[in-house]
Amino acid sequence: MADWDLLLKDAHIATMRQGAPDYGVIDGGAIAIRGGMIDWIGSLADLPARSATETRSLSGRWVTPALIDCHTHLVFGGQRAEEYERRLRGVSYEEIAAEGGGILSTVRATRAASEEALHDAALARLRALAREGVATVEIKSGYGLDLDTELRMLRVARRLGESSGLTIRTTLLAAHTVPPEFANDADAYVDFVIDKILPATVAQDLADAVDAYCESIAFDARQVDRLFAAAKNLGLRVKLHADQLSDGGGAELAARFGALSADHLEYTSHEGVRALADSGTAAVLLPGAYLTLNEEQPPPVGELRDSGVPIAVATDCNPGTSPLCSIHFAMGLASRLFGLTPEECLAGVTREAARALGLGHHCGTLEAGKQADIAIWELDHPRELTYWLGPHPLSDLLIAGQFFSPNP
Ligand code: DI6
Ligand code: FE
Repeated sequence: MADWDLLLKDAHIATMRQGAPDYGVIDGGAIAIRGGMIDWIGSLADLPARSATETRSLSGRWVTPALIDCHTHLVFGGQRAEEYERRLRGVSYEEIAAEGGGILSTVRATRAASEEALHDAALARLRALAREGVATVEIKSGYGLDLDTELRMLRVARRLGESSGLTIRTTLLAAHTVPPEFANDADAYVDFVIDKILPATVAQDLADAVDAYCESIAFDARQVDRLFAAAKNLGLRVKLHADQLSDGGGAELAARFGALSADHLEYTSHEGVRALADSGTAAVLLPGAYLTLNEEQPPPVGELRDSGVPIAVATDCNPGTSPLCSIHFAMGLASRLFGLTPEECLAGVTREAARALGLGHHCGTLEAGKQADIAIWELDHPRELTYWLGPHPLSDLLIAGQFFSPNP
């Protein structure tokens, strides 16, 4: 039996290793894969003399870690193009939410959708991401807001891991907004989430983390605090939609619970940034929502960077505030709207996105011992991944060492 299953050689490799300068580049590199994992990576000149079942020359192509979309809501029913048109005519997102539209209109469509319909629509979105080199996607619930539909969304998300071939991480976002059954009683709904939805989710092992929408139109910091305490008691990590439309102390709250990530952060204060830095919580920037909502205050990127907060970038794919299903476009927006460098954008959808999902040990960089999730590109340099807004020059995608076809 050969030592390696697959040897990729003659590649420019952007390893994106932590602390390595200039994308962690290895020119004239090789990657040896065994059992779906990277067994050896380095310069071809240093390649140990071992046998491989299959050897492929990449003819000087660029190789990066496969991309990771660490914040999506891509299981949902319907769409909200009509609401988007109303917003173009000047009606605000908060006004639409107050009328029972917004998130609640997607809740109605999602409750009415069959498990099959939810699965098939989400699978098409996942395949679009895979065609751009994405191997790992986080998917949240949050458009059910009742026991049955929240669990159905999470079951669909888990099933998508098998049907799509991508790695899926699931997040319970039952605290997305207050459902009509609990109108005007957010506290009672939070009790329901804590007493019913959370334990059922854990009993069926349907979620890898718990999220909440901490915002004036959803839940306040005190309510999220109660939910997170319950999640922690059940052994689940947390992440938070924080300070998107106003400073609700979300970053500080996320940090206090050692959250994997705090997401959005447009209105996060100096204290909030410091708290994230101290807790090692990743910042997930979501420029698709910023663009769609016509926001004017960008997240404090300079402060996050200077404080050493890990910065990830994601699509936030959702039918209301970020109808975006392209990680490349999210990278392009993060540089244009938020001032991230192309290298920060690539780190944001690889190494830092892995960290935001608690998968930093497993994927997100090209290093021996990590899963062989590898994207191969037709590029002159990886900075082009942020420069082009499309189309996307993916040549091949490997997931766990296997060549992956997004269009089976
Ligand atoms: N993520 C969310 O969950 C909310 N905003 C955001 O960026 C709202 C999603 C929605 O309107 O459906
Ligand atoms: Fe979101």
